[in-house]
Amino acid sequence: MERRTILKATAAMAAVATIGLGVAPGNTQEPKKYRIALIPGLTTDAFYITMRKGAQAAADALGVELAFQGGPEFNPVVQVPVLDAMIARKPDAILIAPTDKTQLVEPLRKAFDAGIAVITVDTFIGEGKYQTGQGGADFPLSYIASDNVLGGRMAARALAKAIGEGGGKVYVSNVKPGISTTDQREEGFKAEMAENFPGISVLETQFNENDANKAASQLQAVFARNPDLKGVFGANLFSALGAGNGVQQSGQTGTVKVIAFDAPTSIVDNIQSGLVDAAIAQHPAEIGYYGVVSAFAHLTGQSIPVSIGTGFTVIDKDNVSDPEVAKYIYSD
Ligand code: T6T
Repeated sequence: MERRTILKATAAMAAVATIGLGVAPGNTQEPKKYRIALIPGLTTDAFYITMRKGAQAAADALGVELAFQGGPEFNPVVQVPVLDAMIARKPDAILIAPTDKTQLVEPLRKAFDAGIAVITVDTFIGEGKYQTGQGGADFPLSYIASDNVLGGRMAARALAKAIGEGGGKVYVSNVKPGISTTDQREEGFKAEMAENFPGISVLETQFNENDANKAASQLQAVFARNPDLKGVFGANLFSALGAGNGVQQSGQTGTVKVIAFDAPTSIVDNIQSGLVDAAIAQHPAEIGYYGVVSAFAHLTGQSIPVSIGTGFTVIDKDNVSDPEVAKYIYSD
């Protein structure tokens, strides 16, 4: 090939390569490497560990730098200093699972005021309605999560099926009021029971502060007061784990039915042994993935949906060994 032709061909190839990277031809600048932070509810929870993996997959695909920083407890007092430290590092976007729908509003406004794009994942602040121009907590760009009211309704239907036609007493083992996700699951659960299962009476909710040991003791106490207890809905991973342990410690495996929200690896044994009737698995990897993709889309000039709903997979004895179902079990 003649030298001029070779040079032309090389230039054309370089242009194709730069177009592939999203850089205009002739622009020799490196594409900006965006920095996105993911702040989970707590770092040691299999749900958020799985979310991080999805976020990292998207970050790798897009050439984004992802920082994962959180606290050891699901608690706004612990989360706010982590958020403040992250704001000081000035990332381009923060994805956060706010640990309280009210107490994280002002701390997150600081990020917004500093020009950082804010997206909430899993949980929301305020009413979870963003970009409405109304209310003091509509500044996040998007909310990416499961439909938690629906998840609560699904749990109610599963528990009603497990306890059978006779109905009876059940209760919700929950974390604490003020968390958008678990509040909505309880709301959906109670609404479904009231509307469609009048034979089932829902006892007072037991709040365990995300402590599985507390949830186990509470199960035993509720059972001691109500020996005719038929079932329990554990509204998140630790509530379900603890309630299940409480059922086992009371010697009631298979008699007091357990419906679990979330799917840590221990769920497989618990379903196979009959301790847990069904688990409602969220898709946290998708939440993380779409979180990063949405932040990137916004940072590169696209408008993004104000909410993105991810799905559920209901895991029970019949499908727990199916690889298409088992892939939704969380990583630890
Ligand atoms: O259920 C998830 C999450 O959706 C919720 O907001 C808090 O608890 C979990 O992280 C499970 O422990």
